[in-house]
Amino acid sequence: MDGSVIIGFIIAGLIMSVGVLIWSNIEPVIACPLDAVSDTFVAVTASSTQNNLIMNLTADTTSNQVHSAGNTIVGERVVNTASLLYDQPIFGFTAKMIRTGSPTGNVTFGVFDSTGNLVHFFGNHSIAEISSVNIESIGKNSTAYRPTVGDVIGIQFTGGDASNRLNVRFQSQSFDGADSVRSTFQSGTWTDVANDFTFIIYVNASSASNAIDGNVNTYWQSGVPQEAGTSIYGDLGSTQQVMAVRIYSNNTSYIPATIRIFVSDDNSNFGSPVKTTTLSQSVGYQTVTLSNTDPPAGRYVKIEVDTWGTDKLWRVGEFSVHVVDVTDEGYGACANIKNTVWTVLSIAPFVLFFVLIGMFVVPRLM
Ligand SMILES: [Ca+2]
Repeated sequence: MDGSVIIGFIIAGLIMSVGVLIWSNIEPVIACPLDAVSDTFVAVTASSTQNNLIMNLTADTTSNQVHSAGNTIVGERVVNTASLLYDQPIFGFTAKMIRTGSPTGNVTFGVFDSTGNLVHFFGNHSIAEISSVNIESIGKNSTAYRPTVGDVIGIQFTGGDASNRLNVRFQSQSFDGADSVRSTFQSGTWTDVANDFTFIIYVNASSASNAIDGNVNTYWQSGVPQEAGTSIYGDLGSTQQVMAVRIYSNNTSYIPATIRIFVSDDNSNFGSPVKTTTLSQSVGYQTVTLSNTDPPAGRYVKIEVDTWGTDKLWRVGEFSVHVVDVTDEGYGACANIKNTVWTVLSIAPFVLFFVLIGMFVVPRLM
């Protein structure tokens, strides 16, 4: 065998070795989009369970008189379904009040209808308990009440007179037109007088599990007006690659402007957000993609308020994720391309080997 044949075999052997090395170590560089499956959480936890729905104004320099000869009820009237108070599970409120003179009788905290009838009782106090200086007084009931349009959350005092009366503090800013309106009841008629009483309304947050029950009409509700950090997070039960987050909103008034999304392997250290995104202010599902090719991995997925556009609570009807489909290793059409490239790469050394045999060996044998 002459030298060129031997050199030919050596070259062919080297090419084959390199080919085998490529075959065993290198993936063809093609970014295949991964295939996803929907997954939901085995449990969800929210940042708030019971909180205070604080009226949106803060100054309280003046007060409404309440006594038998004037207004007998004062309160916040639910103007329409866009009201901050509409359909909220309210179980009580705190009011700031002072007493003038020496009135006698009881002060009732409750919800009143359009004709001034008490429709839900929160609690009452003897007016003698209310001192002559500003105090905060609380009426609470373990049963929540969901006000409808026309209801008034307020205070009734039917005793006293113009000189011996109750004064309920309200706020000097003008009514913002967006929520409830200060209203007074006298001689069988409610009169809206704009701006707000200095009330702190107590609202129950609804159960977080409502966000994973498969029913878009049931929802988790935050219990506090949207603020940075108000959150809900789910437990996938095991670490998964999270490609997208899916949220259902069932009311346009209860959607943050932007949210932050976190993926973590434990339920306390979520680190930096993997995505901050703007939400569509519309009813329905919206899916926020994290990555189709390199999704973050973790067991817990948290969404929290980043910025908000209204003073409303946050409602999440359904909360789920898309994770990498580990049963589908091929990743669809892209994988066919990937496999073709792979096949070409892996058989190339053998083709070259036989070409070299043809070039160097066959001519010697003929
Ligand atoms: Ca639900």
